[in-house]
Amino acid sequence: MGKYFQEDIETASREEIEQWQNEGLVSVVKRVYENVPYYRDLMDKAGVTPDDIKSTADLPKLPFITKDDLRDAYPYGLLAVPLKDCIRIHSTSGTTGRRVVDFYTKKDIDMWYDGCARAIVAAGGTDEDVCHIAYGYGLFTGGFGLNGGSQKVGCLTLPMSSGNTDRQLQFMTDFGSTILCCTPSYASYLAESIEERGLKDQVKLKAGIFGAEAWSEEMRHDIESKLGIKAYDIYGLTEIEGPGVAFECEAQNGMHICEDYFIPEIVDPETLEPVPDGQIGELVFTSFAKEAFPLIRYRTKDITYITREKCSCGRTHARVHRLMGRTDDMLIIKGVNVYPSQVEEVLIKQGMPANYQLIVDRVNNSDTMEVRVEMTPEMFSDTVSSIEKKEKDIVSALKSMLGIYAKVKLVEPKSITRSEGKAVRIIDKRKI
Ligand code: DLL
Repeated sequence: MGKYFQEDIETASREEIEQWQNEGLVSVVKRVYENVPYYRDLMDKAGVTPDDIKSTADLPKLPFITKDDLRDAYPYGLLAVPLKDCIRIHSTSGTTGRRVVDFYTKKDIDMWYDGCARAIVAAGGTDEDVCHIAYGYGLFTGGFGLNGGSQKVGCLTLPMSSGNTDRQLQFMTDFGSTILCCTPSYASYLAESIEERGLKDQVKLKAGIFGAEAWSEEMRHDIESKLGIKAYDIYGLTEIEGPGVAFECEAQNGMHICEDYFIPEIVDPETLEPVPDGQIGELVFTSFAKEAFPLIRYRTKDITYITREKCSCGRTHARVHRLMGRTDDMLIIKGVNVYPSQVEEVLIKQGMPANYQLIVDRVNNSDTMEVRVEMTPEMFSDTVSSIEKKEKDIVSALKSMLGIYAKVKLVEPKSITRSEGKAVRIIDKRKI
């Protein structure tokens, strides 16, 4: 297998990509207007008809769609094909209210798996590889998505699902896993467990495909050096299809969006006006190639920016920069915007493990933030004064990164609950 999974598509000219997107947009708008009453209402209210949409330049005329719409329309309100044409559903892990459900036709599944296969090949995967999938299987899209991609590439696929670390390590060593797919926080936990059990020599991993939660460049370096691999970012969301919406290549410098399926936009989250490439804002997608559940201008709440600059890997599809956080993850502490990934960056630079939690509260009408971070076993046996010094160092590093005071508490190794899926980083008591 070469450098690309679908070379013609992945290295298409900008004109070709624009043509796919223009035609795709015109056709999807017509399709949903005719088949999905919920969409027709939204468009009627916005005073726009399919005839007004001739190319992606007309996107700003179209209304946005949000998670609230998806919840309102639950379960079938946004379905664009007869239910009998669907072969699968997946759903978000949403903790409150109605879940969000995505439907897939046979073609939708095939296209999704192609995206994941592109991601695996971009991470150096071939049919010689053993792809170890420790994302959850089930309604969550992670396990099934990477599984489908891995089989398309022809890797030996280990459908491990998440959890049961002993079994993960046994299969990883017995079957010589070469590519690990899981959340970055679980990868970090597996790295820790491999070190503790002295299994490093028996592990053959060369690459990891990590996503589903925000992680920092520092965490990447940490995982890469602990596991001796190259760690690649992968992005996606259930509403749009799952993992593989965008993925990193050998350049490890932003994730290529599958632009033959999705039109990306970045908008200012306040004014909702589109912003130019390179400018930070909220990522919005139009999934024009989806049959069952196409979304038009879906607001992801994810914060990042886009670049269309040439990439050294030869892929021509636009890239999203590593995600900076979500509009709903952003904490406002004493009026200052704080993302957990900024705290993570500071902690790792200070030599701390990436096991941390932010406890936010309001005391006497003033916001407080405490950063709880685990010590390494070596630190734990240090003197009290050296632990106190470390806490002070982290406080001042956080102050210079964020501009606010945060209390820092170093806690015992393994005292913060490990997550096998997405890590829980924030406990905001102001909301409880
Ligand atoms: O997390 C799909 C996925 C599975 C992506 C496996 C990558 C790997 P949801 O559960 O619907 O879907 O959550 C989607 O997770 O809007 C982001 O906020 C966040 N997210 C996903 N990938 C990344 C990433 C899956 N690479 C939500 N970096 C998205 C940062 C990510 N955040």
